[in-house]
Amino acid sequence: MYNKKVCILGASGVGKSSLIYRFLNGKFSEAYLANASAKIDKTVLAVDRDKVQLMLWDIQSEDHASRGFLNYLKGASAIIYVIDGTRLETLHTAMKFRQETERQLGSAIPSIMIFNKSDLAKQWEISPSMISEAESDGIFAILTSCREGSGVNTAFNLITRVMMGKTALITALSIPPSTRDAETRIQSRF
Ligand SMILES: Nc1nc2c(ncn2[C@@H]2O[C@H](COP(=O)(O)OP(=O)(O)O)[C@@H](O)[C@H]2O)c(=O)[nH]1
Ligand SMILES: [Mg+2]
Repeated sequence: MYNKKVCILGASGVGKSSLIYRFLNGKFSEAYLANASAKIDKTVLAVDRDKVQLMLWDIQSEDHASRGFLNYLKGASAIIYVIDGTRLETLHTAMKFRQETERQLGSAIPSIMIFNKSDLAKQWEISPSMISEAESDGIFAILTSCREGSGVNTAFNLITRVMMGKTALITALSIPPSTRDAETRIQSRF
């Protein structure tokens, strides 16, 4: 059994806790899921013939420069940056987290960006071209909706496969971000 620590970073209210809840329970939680500065959930995934225990660190820090945040990163195998598509400033927050994280852990650490709340498409402040631009320097984007469930399993499965060396993000990058919430289309590329 492999053990992998995955840190989930992003501005407050983007849906970090909801993503984990949806992934683990297959449900949307309407309520704001209050959590302490770091909450850890565990789950076991099968990747081909291997089993991987994921430790999902739901990190509630707004401050990319805080010492607490840096401590939580220790030993991470992958990072998920979460952005709320309806709030542009949450993309900027994610970028700051990414800069600081890569300064600490190096840029080779497997990472994806989750653009959440795709069910609120009409309210989005983030355009497909902004997503492509954010992605162009080697980080992969997936659109999700915790409310509807789309993209969530894809995102966690993808980052797990990348950590296990089963999928290179470069392969997945050939799929335009706008179609990545269609689970089957992504799976068929693996
Ligand atoms: N419409 C919609 N609301 C969402 C989605 N994901 C989370 N939310 C809501 O956004 C708010 C913040 O979510 P939460 O998971 O607590 O954010 P966190 O602070 O990043 O952990 C809550 O009211 C959630 O119900 C989504 O995909 N669609
Ligand atoms: Mg939370």
